Amino acid sequence: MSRLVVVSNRVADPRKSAAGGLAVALGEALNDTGGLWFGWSGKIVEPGQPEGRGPQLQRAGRVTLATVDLSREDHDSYYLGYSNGVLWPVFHYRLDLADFDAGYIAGYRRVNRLFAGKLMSLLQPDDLIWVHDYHLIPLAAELRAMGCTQRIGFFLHIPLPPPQILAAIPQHEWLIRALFAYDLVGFQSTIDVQHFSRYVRNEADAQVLGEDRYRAFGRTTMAQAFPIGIDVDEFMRLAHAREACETYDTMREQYSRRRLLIGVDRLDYSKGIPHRVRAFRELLQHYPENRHSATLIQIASPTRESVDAYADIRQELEGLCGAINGDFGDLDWMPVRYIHRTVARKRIPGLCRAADVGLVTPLRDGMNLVAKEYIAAQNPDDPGVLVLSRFAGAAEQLKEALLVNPYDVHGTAQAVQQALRMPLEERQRRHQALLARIREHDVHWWRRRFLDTLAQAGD
Ligand code: ADQ
Repeated sequence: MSRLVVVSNRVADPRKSAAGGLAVALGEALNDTGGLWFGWSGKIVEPGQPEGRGPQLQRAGRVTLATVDLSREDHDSYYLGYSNGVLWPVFHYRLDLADFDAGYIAGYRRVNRLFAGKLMSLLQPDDLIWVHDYHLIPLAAELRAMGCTQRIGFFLHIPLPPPQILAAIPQHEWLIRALFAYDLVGFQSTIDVQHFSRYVRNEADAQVLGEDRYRAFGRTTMAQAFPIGIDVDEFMRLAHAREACETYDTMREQYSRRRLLIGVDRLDYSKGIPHRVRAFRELLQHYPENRHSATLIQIASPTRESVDAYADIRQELEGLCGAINGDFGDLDWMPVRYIHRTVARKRIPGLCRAADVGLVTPLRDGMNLVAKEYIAAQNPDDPGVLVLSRFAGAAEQLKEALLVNPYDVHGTAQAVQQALRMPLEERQRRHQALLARIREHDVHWWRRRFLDTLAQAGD
């Protein structure tokens, strides 16, 4: 059996329980065959400091973690500049937030070349290489240029926008050409695959060879949707563990006479949090029976704070929440509890289980795992209702949620009202269907299907 090599911007020790579901799932795949996980160490070498030559190797069970430090300049242009200042906004359809500073691309290419060079020295002839996400699109092209002939697959965790939006990136053709260095390219949803297909047919004159294979730029690649899932069993175990039960009991006690709505996100403009808070305001305004009752707990973990757009959204959100509490709150009722912090992973299932409504309303999202976690955490006898944005990749699978257009604040408020009033029998029916779906397509299914397809790609 081939050895698996996973490459992602950051690596995580799969044995540590703090690691999220994805790290655990990838770690599990690596453990099966013994494998290598390669990426940035998270360390930045400041000018004047001695450069770590790396890669630094560390054993974690059967897995070898191989990491490389980045210089300040490389970090700022590759990570903050091109990855999070260009690719993240454009791939989330936000051309208005993209910073096309011409200097970033050089750093992006430099770091991908640096990673390729360091990784080459660690590869074995029959390795199967799995590269993750937008930070590393050109990695396979760099590896191929250095003589790498192993099978390489790529999975994009974020959406791929329609060709007309993608084409706004000055290097769009170079980026898509780079995808053809992979044997398999995986997307979250069929909409992303359609965008890829349209782009390569219209802009690169690609031939469609059937069975999801495309020929362009003198190479053939395969593109398919592999919707990522969660580890349902692990999440359910977490839901019944002490920390989650404590959180659940505290919430139910504090809000015994109230209806609880929950949002859990990274504080990112793609997650639609201000729109969600406005919809909550609309709920209180138009359906007054919810006053003194409905309470929104919004947890937003800090992220990428040195990128300007993130400071702006933080300010906007604080203003919105403060205004709702000022306008509607009372001595014994605070309508919005906004918490700008990361909550311990073990507590999340308890929070989700205590909430009558789960609000997952991104303006655009590759998949959104919180939607699936909310479903897994519910009590099947008395489940809460998931209100889900139609623009999350998850909406393609989770049709029994209440699907909303997050830009339509009034429509979202109506859906929340419907969720709050939904009869038990309907809640159970919807939840049962959703749970079956996330079980069938869980994270183990996702990685098996990707790796099986990659192992056969090009045969
Ligand atoms: P993210 O944009 O990070 O991931 P998401 O899929 O929702 O988004 O995953 C977030 C994870 O972090 C979840 O497990 C959630 O529980 C946890 N989390 C979020 N906010 C938290 C908080 N405040 N405190 C503690 N934990 C928190 C990217 C893409 C997604 C895609 C995933 C996986 O943007 O579209 O679903 O990768 O492919």
